[in-house]
Amino acid sequence: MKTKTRSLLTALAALLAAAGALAQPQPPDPAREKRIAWWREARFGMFIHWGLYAIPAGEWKGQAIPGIGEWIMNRAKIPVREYELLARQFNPVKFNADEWVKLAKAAGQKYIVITSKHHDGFAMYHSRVSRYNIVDATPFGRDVTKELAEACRREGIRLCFYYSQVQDWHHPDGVGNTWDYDESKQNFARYFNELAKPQVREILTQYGPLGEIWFDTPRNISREDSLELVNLVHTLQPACLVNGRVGNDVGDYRSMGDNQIPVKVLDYDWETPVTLNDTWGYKKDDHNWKSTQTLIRQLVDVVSKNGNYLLNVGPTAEGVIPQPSVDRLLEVGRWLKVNGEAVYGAKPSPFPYEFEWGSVTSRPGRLYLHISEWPRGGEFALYGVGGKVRRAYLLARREAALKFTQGRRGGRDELRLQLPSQPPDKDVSVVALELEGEASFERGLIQQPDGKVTLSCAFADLAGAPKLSVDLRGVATRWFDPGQELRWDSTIYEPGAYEVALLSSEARSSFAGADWEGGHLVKVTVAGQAIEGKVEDQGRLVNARNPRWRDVRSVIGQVRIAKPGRATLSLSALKVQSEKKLGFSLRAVQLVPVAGK
Ligand code: FHN
Repeated sequence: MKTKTRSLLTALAALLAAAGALAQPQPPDPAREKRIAWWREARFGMFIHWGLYAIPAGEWKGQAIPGIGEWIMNRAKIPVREYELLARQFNPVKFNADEWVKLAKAAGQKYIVITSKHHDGFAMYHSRVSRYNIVDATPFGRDVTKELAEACRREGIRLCFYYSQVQDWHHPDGVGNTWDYDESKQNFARYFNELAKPQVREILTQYGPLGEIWFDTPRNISREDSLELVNLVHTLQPACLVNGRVGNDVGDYRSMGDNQIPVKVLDYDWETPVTLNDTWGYKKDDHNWKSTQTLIRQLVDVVSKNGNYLLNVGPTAEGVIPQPSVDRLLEVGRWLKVNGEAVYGAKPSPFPYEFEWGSVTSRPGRLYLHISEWPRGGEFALYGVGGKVRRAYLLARREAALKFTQGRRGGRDELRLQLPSQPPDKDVSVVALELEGEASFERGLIQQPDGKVTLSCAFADLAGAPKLSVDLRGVATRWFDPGQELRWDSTIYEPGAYEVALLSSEARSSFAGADWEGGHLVKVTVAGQAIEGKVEDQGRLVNARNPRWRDVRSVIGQVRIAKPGRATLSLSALKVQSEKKLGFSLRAVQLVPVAGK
């Protein structure tokens, strides 16, 4: 085909695709596949939120300001002229780029994403477009970004930049500052053309090859503007990724909400940013550090669902990464030295659902069981592996083969492993299973060896619930309407009496904290029996994967399963309370065997 004809056809195809006229799914874009290969291998990155907000560190004029630290300008409505003065104090004399990059490396993180400009509008690099930057406006006068870029190159870590493309509380035409500027007089295009795009161009041309540009809070950015940013990045650095928060679904991968880990395996590339405590930018009063076990559990769980884990540190105004962050990162790094094979470049779990004991990752011919709840006596069972296991061992003791049995019992494929009575790792121990040939896996919802049947809303049939949507954490959100019905099919192996427990989720905002609403009346039908009950707070449980949103457990009654096999469970709300405007936020239904019945 003549080159001219081919390019005409390509242009036509692009036009049709843009208009949504081409059939889905699209074949993978080879340029994107190439760009994203390193990132799929990396799985774990360091996020750094660092800026002028580290000086007030959560306190303004003697008052503790609630919420995340880097939002202090907004939360305390600090006038631009006052906030700007912080630059004159910014002198992070303890900053050492090599130390930060070496920390990321020791933690096992393969890329660093640092705030080149956050919503406060202050550039943490030497910008020629605006003098409101770390070199021109502070006594420190050093381009920390350049120093980090050099340190990253020395250590083989990919450097990436965060850039707030829409919110800019400093610029008169940026979005978000309603206390200094009259929104009705703002001209976003002027900000976008005169500051945002030129600065994105600067960060892409001044610091060598970058791993990605991490945009944030797209708000109502137009598709045209999102595409312009993507094209700018890909034109200047074709190998540089763009995250999903560029807006309008035109990034190279999807970004989850802050601290949100999806409940099931997703068949696309995604990443979740996570805080080590409750803030991104440094806040002196925030001591709510996640435990090392939570961090490792989250990391492996993210990988088990096909994602990347971007873990944040918020350095102080002196340029120091807080010690509790350092300690935890080093512990995660020590864990990865032993277990990295089950994380870097690992593929997701073949089972679409979650396990209470931990998570599963895989490689061709291999499964990794990341066990965080060690079974009593070391007896561990897994249902649903339909293929022969050749060898089983702990990654911490590779030479010692574990004893196991495999067989088909009671209608299920059953693997029983004999583990040592004590776990080799106090946080998460990994069992590797080498599989012979092509294995098949039971992907439907099944009763687990502990007897529980967990039915997450993420796997519910929503045909009878047209007014509900289920978010990626698996929560049926904004359930205000009675008459919506969810249904699940599952396989139950053991007849007997079961308690029907509902797990509903707390709602949470960075500023208002956690809240929950109960009192709803629900009806559950299973195996021909119908029970009704009230959703009441009978205890709050920490969900290790998403500790920011606790579950509220409510037992609404008991049912008896007479015979093993497929069972359909349906749940409908007869009455929904909504005084607090939260409604019913169901996450899962559980059938829990009643002892001795
Ligand atoms: O508003 C920002 C917030 O300050 C922080 O940068 C996080 C990190 O993902 N992103 C935005 C909120 O989602």
